[in-house]
Amino acid sequence: MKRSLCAVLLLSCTLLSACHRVQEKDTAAEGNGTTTPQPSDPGDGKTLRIFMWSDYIDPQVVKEFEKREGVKVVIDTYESNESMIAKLQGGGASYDLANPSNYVLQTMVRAKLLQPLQKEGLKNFGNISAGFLNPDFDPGNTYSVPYQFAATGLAYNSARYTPPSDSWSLIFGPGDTVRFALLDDPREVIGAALKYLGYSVDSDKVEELKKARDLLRRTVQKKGFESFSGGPETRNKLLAGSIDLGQIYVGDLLQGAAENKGLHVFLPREGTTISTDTLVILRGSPNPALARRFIDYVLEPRVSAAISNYTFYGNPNRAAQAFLDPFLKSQKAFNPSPEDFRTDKVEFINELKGGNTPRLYDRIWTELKSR
Ligand code: SPD
Repeated sequence: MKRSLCAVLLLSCTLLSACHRVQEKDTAAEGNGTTTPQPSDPGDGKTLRIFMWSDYIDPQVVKEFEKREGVKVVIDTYESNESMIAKLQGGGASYDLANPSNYVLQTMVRAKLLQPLQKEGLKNFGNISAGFLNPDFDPGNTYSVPYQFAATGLAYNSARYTPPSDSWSLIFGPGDTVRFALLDDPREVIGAALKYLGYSVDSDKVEELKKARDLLRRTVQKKGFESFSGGPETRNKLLAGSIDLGQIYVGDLLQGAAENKGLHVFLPREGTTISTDTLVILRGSPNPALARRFIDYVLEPRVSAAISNYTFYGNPNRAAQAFLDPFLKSQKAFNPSPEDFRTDKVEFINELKGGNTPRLYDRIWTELKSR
């Protein structure tokens, strides 16, 4: 994704001019030529419900917003975009905000799950790094602001195990002596297999996908395969010594590495995935004005930096860069180089295009999960 590549390379580029704040009220979005979304619950204006990736925000930042606004923030978490969308489509839960990755944004738009952001009303929108503005996956930032980003790596706990190489072959190769976990995330797992085989993480070629499927079939049949797990769970398993290696979002591992010097993460030499997570307002949001104020709050430089300093994820906010912890910048896996992007060692996950392709990925994943 060209624009996403620019996003990372152009972190320090110039800002958009400051935007004007518009009058807000607790009704769903109006105007913009779109249908007015209908909340499924009447909002009380006092409770903000967020559906987000686990371990992805500083609790202090949440407390500060609650104090400032005199509201309660409730956060539920998920471990994959697919499970998040399934829950939203299933109804039954009224969230105001969600936290999808770039590559499912348009899926959510087509499923009518989102309402326009009305970015003109966000006084801190101009803080976003230029490279993250107007992305291919959301032209004009109609629905989203960038939240955080990270590549996916392989992690280990050197107190218990030190990998003999920096290759995905530790997991995908013929050996079966290592205990390992894979992320509970279809695009990450299939993407890793595709990278190991020398293909794009967005491959739509049936032959390539068959090879990835066969490789993954063999992989999950190994006695060393322990589980499909979320990032924080994998970190805990590494700490507890129940696995030797874990596929993990770099940020989730670094959160533990700051306190436990044995935890390490690397980007496998054959290449890996990266994606940007966003904040979006859900179409059925009971409190869209409060949701918009939360997004604006998160875009404040110190708030945005506090979130990254806590979560160890990449920060797309130009004005926040000065407040980032130097530890973050010292981590190679946290800072892929321009060369890593140029050579596709780090490749953005994009939305799958092409009639049957998403179904092929679904089929592979369903088979793996029902092994
Ligand atoms: N614990 C936070 C996880 C954030 C994951 N972000 C991107 C995932 C894309 N597959």
